[in-house]
Amino acid sequence: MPPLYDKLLLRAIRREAVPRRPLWIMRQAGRYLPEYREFRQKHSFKELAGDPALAAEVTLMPLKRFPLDAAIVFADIMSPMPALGIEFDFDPGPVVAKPIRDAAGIERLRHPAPAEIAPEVIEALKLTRAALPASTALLGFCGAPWTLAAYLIEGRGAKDFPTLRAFAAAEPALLDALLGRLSSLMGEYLLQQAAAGADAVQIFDSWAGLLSRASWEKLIRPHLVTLLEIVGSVGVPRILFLQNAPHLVDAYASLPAEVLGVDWRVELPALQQRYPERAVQGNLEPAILTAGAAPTRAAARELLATTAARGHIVNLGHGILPQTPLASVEALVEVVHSEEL
Ligand code: 1CP
Repeated sequence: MPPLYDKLLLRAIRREAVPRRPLWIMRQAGRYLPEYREFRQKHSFKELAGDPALAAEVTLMPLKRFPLDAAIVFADIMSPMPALGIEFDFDPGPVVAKPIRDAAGIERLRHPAPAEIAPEVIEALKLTRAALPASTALLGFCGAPWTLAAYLIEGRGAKDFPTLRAFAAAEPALLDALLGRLSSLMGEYLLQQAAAGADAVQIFDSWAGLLSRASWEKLIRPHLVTLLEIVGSVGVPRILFLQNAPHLVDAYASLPAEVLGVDWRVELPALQQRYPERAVQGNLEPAILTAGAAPTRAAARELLATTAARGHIVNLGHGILPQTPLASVEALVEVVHSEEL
């Protein structure tokens, strides 16, 4: 039996009645925060994410300013890649030193022991949990196998990832081998995050939409199912986020995850109607927040008015943009907090 007054976020995930909807913001510990930008003058992103004490401090930064319902550990989807022997840097997104383009690239990958998978993130989760109020949820996360493979094969973020898509067409068996390695690694990683105190985990499939539905079914679905089932085996709630993939929303809704997170292109009310038993997360358009407090307030009110409260976690449809005024975040918090359910 779950506790009677459990964290708001977990109650929403279970689709229980809540006094108001929970709210957190993707990329909430990021460059829109002046205190984060100040930290970044002294330390590189890699230094911050690589040091558990600094990472825990950055994780808590947005919570000091705003009464958000979850903290998400400060790390990157690439954080577990050194365990495979992958070298990369950030500029500002991940840039892989030697992209994987052939069988040798996959054979070179190391087989790490569980304790070697981003131990700094596991430690940061423990430090954060110890500092968080009991009512605030702590989220762990990882990249979905395909989204990680996108960086490993393309080498860096690129418009439409042409090298990745060509590789998927020319070398489906190698892609399958790589996705297999990534799904078991991420499964192990998320189990460790749960053991370190993550109340729920989010799997980011930011580049899910690059393939047709038919290719997705064949190449990607089996690996996502493997990852989700590993996590499901210990009962930690799974938030599955897909970005810029309207043609795959129904495919993702058929996967075993407690929550489906979508970007602003997707209509949440219609999604709720088609999948009444599924909790949903999202999905304010991040650019609206850059337009200021008044448009943010209007969009947030509209979101609450059109989306059923039961099983709804309020969030943006993608990461908050660096140029977002703090007043917009304040307006969003105020609208969500003033709802009485
Ligand atoms: O310059 C800086 O300070 C670094 C900017 C930055 C930050 C704040 C990067 C580089 N990563 C992060 C942290 C991060 N990344 C978090 C921390 C927790 C939080 O949300 O507050 C999370 C969850 C991520 C996840 C992530 N990284 C995703 C999935 C979500 C998404 O945005 O779609 C992806 C695709 C990445 C890759 C990445 N890392 C960094 C950037 C700028 C990017 C994306 C852009 C690119 O590919 O070029």
